Amino acid sequence: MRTQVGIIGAGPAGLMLSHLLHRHGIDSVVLESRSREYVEHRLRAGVLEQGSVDLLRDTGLGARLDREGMRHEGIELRFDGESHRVPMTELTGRAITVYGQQEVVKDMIAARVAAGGTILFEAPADRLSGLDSAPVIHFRHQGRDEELHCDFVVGCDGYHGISRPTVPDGVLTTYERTYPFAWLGVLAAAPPAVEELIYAHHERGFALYSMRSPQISRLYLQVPADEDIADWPDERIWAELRTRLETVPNWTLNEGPVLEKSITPLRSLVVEPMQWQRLYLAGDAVHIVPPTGAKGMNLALADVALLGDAFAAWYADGSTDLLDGYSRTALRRVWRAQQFSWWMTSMLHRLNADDPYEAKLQSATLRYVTTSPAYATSLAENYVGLPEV
Ligand code: RFL
Ligand code: PHB
Repeated sequence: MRTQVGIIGAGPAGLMLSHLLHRHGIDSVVLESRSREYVEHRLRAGVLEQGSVDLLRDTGLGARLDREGMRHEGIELRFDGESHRVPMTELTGRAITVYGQQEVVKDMIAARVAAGGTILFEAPADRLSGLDSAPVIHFRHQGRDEELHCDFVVGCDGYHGISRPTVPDGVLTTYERTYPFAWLGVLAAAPPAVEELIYAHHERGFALYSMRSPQISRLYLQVPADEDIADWPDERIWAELRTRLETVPNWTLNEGPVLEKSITPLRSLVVEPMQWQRLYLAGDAVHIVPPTGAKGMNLALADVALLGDAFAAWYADGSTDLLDGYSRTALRRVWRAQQFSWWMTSMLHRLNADDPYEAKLQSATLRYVTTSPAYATSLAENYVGLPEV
């Protein structure tokens, strides 16, 4: 098999890149280890920055997003028994849209299939070769060993993929931070009790109230990093959510059947540079943010928007400037999101129960960010996404 750009991974990064390349008349093949059914139902992110929404719309992927996505112009910060709204749109002129990552993925797959694009599902890549001149992706498909020959390989295969580990030792530098806590996420058949997201700081830990539709709530609880989901029957989850969220007068949680629950560890990670020879890396394959800033999917889309333009320039007239500058340019946004996500995480979670000084600092920060327009604008402009970084 031969194509111009071989893409590993059918998450938001790989699918969007394939879609963008097609619009530039560049041929690509996407290899995905899982089934179509699996990737279309994998529950993940929910918040799209304004720039991501613009990108989806401008490239013809906005129809269902415009119908079903929920535009939010503010978020609520809840702490010390008070609630404070950060009016993001008033402060920045921009907004976020709540639309599940699996819906974005469904829309992208539908568009690629309609355009005759090739996505091979249940086709795990297991090895790369020839990256210095004539790349080959070795993969398994329908019980056979196959080869995909291409001009470039783009690794969009997430943190556990094979692309990044292919790069020889000593080439890449890893910057990393782990946190002693995880998020227990719940999807519930309960109408959201609020119209905007609530980020709650509580002495028992962080809680987040989000949603997927007017009928479905998405809720998260900070839990210890090594927590076992088996220890969290639904009633315990609701009790803990009530404790952490029902802290302001006249506010109650809407409860309903739990459709899904899981625990995700939090980590911050950047691997530099995002390219080696003819291998380019994008999305979670090279950077992870804790979900508190809602940046992961948005960064994945921003990376491949750069790569789409860079490959377009290369195939148009052989110019390498954009390809050569890809890692440097992408890392500016990556590090902005790293700092913001770390800051949101540190401000909102229960960090160290034995350190009352830290808890006092968190309260002071929360109070400052909800009373100073300058500080609130800093939160808001990062949350809705900075056009330039
Ligand atoms: P993905 O989505 O992980 O896709 C990688 C794909 O590669 C496939 N793969 C392989 N395919 C072929 N051969 C191999 N050897 C392969 N190895 C792996 C995988 O099966 C998969 O399909 O990475 P991508 O495209 O970089 O997208 C990144 C985002 O998925 C991720 O950053 C976000 O989900 C993070 N995130 C959030 N991001 C936001 O922007 N806003 C949010 O509100 C938000 N909330 C979240 C989140 C992530 C969460 N979890 C579960 C980690 C909330 C949570 C709970
Ligand atoms: C979500 O709806 O899944 C979500 C929202 C905001 C976040 C993280 C996840 O910061």
